Amino acid sequence: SEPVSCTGGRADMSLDGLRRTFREHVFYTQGRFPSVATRNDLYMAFAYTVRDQLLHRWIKTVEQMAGKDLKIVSYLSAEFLLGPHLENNLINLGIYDDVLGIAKEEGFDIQVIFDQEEEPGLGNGGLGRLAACYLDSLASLEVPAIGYGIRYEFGIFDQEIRDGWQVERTDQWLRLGNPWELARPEITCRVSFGGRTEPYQDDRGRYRVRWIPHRTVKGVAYDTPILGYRVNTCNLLRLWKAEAIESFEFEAFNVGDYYGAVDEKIYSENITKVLYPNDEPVQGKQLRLEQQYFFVSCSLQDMLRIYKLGGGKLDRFSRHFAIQLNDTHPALGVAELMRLLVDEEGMDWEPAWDVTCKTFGYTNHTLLPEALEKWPVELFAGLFPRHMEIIYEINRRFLDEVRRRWPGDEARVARMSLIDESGGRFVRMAHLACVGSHAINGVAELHSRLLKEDVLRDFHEMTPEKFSNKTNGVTPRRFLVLANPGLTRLIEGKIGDTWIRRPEELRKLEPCADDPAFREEWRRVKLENKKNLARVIRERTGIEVDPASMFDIQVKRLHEYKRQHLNVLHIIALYDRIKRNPSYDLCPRTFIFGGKAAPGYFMAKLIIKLINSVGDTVNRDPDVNGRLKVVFFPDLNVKNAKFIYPAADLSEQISTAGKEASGTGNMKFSMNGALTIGTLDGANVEIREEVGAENFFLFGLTAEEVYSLKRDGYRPMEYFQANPELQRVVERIASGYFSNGDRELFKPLVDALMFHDTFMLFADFGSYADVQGRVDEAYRDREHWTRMSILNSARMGKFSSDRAIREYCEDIWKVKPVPILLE
Ligand code: C3B
Repeated sequence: SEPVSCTGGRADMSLDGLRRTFREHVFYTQGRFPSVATRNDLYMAFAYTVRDQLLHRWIKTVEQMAGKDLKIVSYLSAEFLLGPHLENNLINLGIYDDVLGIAKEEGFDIQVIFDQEEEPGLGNGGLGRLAACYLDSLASLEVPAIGYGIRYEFGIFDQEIRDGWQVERTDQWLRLGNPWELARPEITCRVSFGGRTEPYQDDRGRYRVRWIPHRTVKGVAYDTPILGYRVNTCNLLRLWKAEAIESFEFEAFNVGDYYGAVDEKIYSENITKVLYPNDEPVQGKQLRLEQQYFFVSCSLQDMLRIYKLGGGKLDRFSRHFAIQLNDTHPALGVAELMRLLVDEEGMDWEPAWDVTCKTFGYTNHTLLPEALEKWPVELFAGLFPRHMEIIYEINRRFLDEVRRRWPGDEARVARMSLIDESGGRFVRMAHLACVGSHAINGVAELHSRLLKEDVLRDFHEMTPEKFSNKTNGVTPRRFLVLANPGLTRLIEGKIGDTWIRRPEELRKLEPCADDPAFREEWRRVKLENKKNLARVIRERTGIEVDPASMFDIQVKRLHEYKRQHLNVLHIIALYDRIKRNPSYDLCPRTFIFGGKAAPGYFMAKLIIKLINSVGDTVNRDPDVNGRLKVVFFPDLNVKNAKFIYPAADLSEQISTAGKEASGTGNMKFSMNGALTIGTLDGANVEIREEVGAENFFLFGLTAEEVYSLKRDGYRPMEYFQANPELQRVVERIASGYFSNGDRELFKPLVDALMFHDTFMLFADFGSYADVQGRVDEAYRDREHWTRMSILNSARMGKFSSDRAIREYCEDIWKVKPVPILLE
């Protein structure tokens, strides 16, 4: 067919072209005169101007891929935490400065326009943000890829802090429209639930099963273009929205059951209404399971449809699609692909199973036992009677194999079964994912090792060749270039800009650490970033912080295993030292926290309250005299995070060793020149290896020490009794010192520490406080600190998501780049 012509017109990326397109969108898309255009009109017009450029590249991408014998990566994820599109797309297109110029000419402040964008908060935290970084890298590496997920009408809640407590407000990201997506009302799928199955014989006399579902909904595709950095590859994020199928309204209308029809509509649309705001552990609700199946089924049907367009034979499907399961949330895909191939396409079991295993890869993101998804068999079979049968059959064949390998080892059979029968009956989604995938990976070296030794030990023994590590990475485009333009310019002045695609080249900065003038510049940039954050903190909390103080920051979801409260214990210790000795010599510090707590996670919410209460007391105490400030930054999201990472001097990565699978915030901080205080957990281990032990503040038990201490019976009270400072700290909380004398308020927290301390804060407190003392000393030597800071940025290349994606492409997906030409 003839190449699509879409040059000229809106594809024109010259300054004049962009200006003309922008004006057209103000008139013809927003329907406004410039003189009455609102802030949102201007934002929308800019967004459409940029989107036109994306669509131009998207069409070229599709056009040049069509008919090629290529392989597409399909990233299945219940969460994509994308963050604002506009600025990122300007950077990837390379027209940031042009657009700044146009805004100036037209007489408005581009920052105000950027601020107008509501970010799509379609994820909780690390896992969803990782998926977004991976989409950026896939496109930047010119790899054909589709992200598949859910178009939640309400994303992660907005967080407000009232009287020190977290208050959740519903997210309304679609309220003013979403210029980045294209609704595809013609791309739909049917997804069914419930009912029963029945056997029948097909026309060749073969035994078949058909599923007679109880109800069916419709999935509608919404597409968002994902452009790579300075390339023409524009991939696709396809999110599914649930709607009622039309026939319902008709049938009900005919029998006069109008309300029934409306009910059905509401019921159907419910499926993609809201993101579950729990990260680990996920919530075991029926609707959540429906969401998972809904998007997985739509996505697989869509892949088969696309595949058939190319005329491929089904037994070769895995040569053209590599599907990655982002945690177990989409693990039902294993059973669904089997159902589609066997029941719908008429394939025999063995070839279908072969295709399935070759197609899927599974990434595990957590070792927390309570976060491993298990669904009650009754609930599961009620919703998916056919999938239940398929899972039993997969399990039967799988356990036969286990028995062949380990005859008589029924304990092993019970441990490995897809069905947990150790008390109630549950479908184990991680086991389904392992059995149905050819590749299984963890997200940091330590995590992958612990997976093999512990959580998935039996699976590793059986099929070691399936296992590998793929250490997480983050995109330097959003988290350095976009978030930290000052540092980007400084680095570009020294080593050019090729590091943005090849961050290993940041190593060229190492010699600059010895250059006093460069260090001076480095500090100047950091100070500017801190002033910027100080301004935002003032606007949002009313708290004044001093940019000359050390910015010590912990931002991430609130979780006991992440130990924000260990940080608080240390703050109280410093405060206690000042109270006992008002002339105590402390390097002035500003402690900044941020992060959301799952709405039903009582302890996490109490920790937020504690942070704010300690802040209220400390910030106001004249004895402190500005040496300590404590701030809780409300509503941490991708948009706000951009003020935070570039402004940090110290990054807190203090989870109990063995609990944080990888962490990715640790990478964002260090790239921006923060030093890390951290445990040997997750990717911290590798960050320390890269930046050098002398440029990293290490403390705490190792994962092995944590396990043996647990095994031998951990008694927090012993640590408590041995440490007078810890006693004073806990006593201040327990006595109501931070709660107007209310001894009840924080009692649950205090008791949990004193009697259980599941995450071993007391065991690590001494070492943490000591190392914080070393941080204090180190910060006084500003030249040395700056040197360490520069070396951190210079040596973080490994943690680019481009590196991670290259590894996935080579080891798991076996896919190659497909460069796209514009003309
Ligand atoms: C997170 C883990 O907690 C992090 O350690 C990890 O860096 C990221 O995933 C990305 O791999 N995680 C999450 O955010 N939600 C889950 N349900 C499980 C893990």
